[in-house]
Formats: sequence, C-alpha cells, structure tokens
Amino acid sequence: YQPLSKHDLLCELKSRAWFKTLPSKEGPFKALNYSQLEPKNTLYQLHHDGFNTCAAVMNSAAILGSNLGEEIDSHDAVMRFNSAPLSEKYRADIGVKTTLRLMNSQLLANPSYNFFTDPIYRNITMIVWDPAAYTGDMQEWYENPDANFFSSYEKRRRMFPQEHLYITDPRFYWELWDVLQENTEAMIHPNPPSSGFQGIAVMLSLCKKLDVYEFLPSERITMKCHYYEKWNLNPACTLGWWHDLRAEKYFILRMNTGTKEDITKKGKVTLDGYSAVDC
Ligand code: NCC
Repeated sequence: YQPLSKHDLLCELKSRAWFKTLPSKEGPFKALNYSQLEPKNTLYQLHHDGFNTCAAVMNSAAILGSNLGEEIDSHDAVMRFNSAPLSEKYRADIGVKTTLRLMNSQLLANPSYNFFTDPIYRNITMIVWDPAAYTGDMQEWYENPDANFFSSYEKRRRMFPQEHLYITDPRFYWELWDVLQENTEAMIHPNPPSSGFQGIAVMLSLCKKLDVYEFLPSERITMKCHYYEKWNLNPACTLGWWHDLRAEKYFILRMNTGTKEDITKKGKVTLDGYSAVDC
C-alpha cells in the first residue's frame, strides 16, 4: 500500500469520479421513457461555465456558533444536503445561499420531509441518490429501491418540468467508493459514500476551488448530530457507522490545501477543483 500524494489523489478522482445521472436509456428507464421525463440539460450543460469559488456545508451541529454565514454565502455556488433548513435563527452560522442540494432518497420517499411544499427545495439544482447494489442491476433497483422514491421523482418532474432534479447513476458513487477503498489502508464498509462525500466530488467537478465546512470537525465538535436538531446525540453522525465517514474524512484531509488553523477554528478544508489540476 503506497499512499498517493495530494495531486495524485485529486487526479485519481478527476479521471474516474465524474457525476453521472440516471441511465435513462438503459433497462427499465428506457421502457419507462425516462429520457422524456428527465431535465433537458445535464448538470454539466446547465452549469457549463463552472464556478470559481464554491462551498459545501455539512449538516453537522459543530457549525453552530461559527458565525460563518457571511463567508459561506460569499462563494459563487453553495451546496447543501438533505433537509438542512435555512431558517433565520441559523443564518449567522450557515448562511442562506443555496445553488445545489444533494439528498438521499429518503427525502423524496418520506412525506415528513415536505419535499413538495417546503421552499428550501425550490429554484435550485437538486441531486437525489438511492443506495443500489454494487452489481448495477437497474431493473432490480427500480423494482426494489432502498427508499421508495421513483414515484415522487416522476410526480415532481411532471409538476415542475423546468426544474433541475437529477437522479444519480449508482455507478458514480460506487466508482467513488472504489477510489476511496483503494486509497484507504483498512477495509471500509461496502456501502455507498455519505451524501457529504458524494457532494464534495460533484463540487470538485464544477468548481475551481472548494471550501468544505464541518466535514473535518472544528474545535466545536459535539456529540450532537445536526445543527437543526436539539436532542439527537450520536457521535456516529460525525465519525460514521453505515457510511465510513472516518475513511472519507481522512481522504479529504489528505487533499486539503488550507491551513490546520482553518480546520480547528472554522471546520474548513480547501480543495482544488478538477479544472485547477493538470493530470
Ligand atoms: O446526516 P446527514 O447525512 O443528512 O448529513 C449530511 C452530510 O453531512 C456530513 N455530516 C453530518 C453530520 C455530522 N455530525 N457530521 C458530518 O460530517 C456527512 O457527510 C453527511 O453525509 C446522508 O449522508 O445522506 C445522511 O443522511 C441522514 C438522513 O437520512 C438525512 O439527514 C435525512 O433525515 C442519515 N441519517 C439517518 O438515516 C438516521 C445519515 O446517516 C447520513
């Protein structure tokens, strides 16, 4: 096992881990005419010029008290995750600007997230992923997704045909998982990477520079899980269990171009995007 350098790790991602949307011309999706249903432009057609500066803001409770809202909002594009709320009371710490939101399929499948009515899911680019088997059998996945979200996607596409809502091709996050495992000394859980790690990879493909907030925990690290929940105490949220967050976080740390102080004070790592590196 030979650890790769910062540059080589980034090149490994750049050569293999580009975001892909649902394979609408394959298997069940072809029969269901999904190419008519999906957004007309791909993610890369939509954001064809890319962004200079980007932020990805994790849902970690450690961001509370950070006062990073203004800094986060000053980026050209901001990615947020799952049901992360934008209420006034969090604004000073997390900001409000949202360009993209990456969500797991529970957000569409479970009505308690109010996907169809909550304004945090309007007028932004959205990406949804569902844990599929590594084998990549699309028929089996469509018939038996981890969370039952395909019908919500279909309904939503008909409701807002102009909206940019993409389903992730499972081969994207499995390729990402392969890169993570190949560059981790220990064996990691054979589960898809967390939404946070997937989002970082998406942003690396769209941005020249990416600041990631509270993925590597700051000195405000806490047992509390999310910035928007009071009583959810679970260190696994930060350290991982189903997702191998420790492996993901160590991998990202190895690519950091920022300072140690930015991590301890701000929970911030700075990464070069794919367009900033020659491989
Ligand atoms: O918690 P979650 O993630 O929504 O957080 C988004 C990403 O932020 C990073 N994170 C979060 C909390 C924390 N203390 N430290 C962190 O580093 C992680 O990278 C995480 O991916 C997910 O990945 O989709 C996840 O989603 C939740 C949950 O489904 C959604 O919040 C919707 O309620 C999962 N929790 C449960 O299923 C109970 C979580 O395991 C992973």
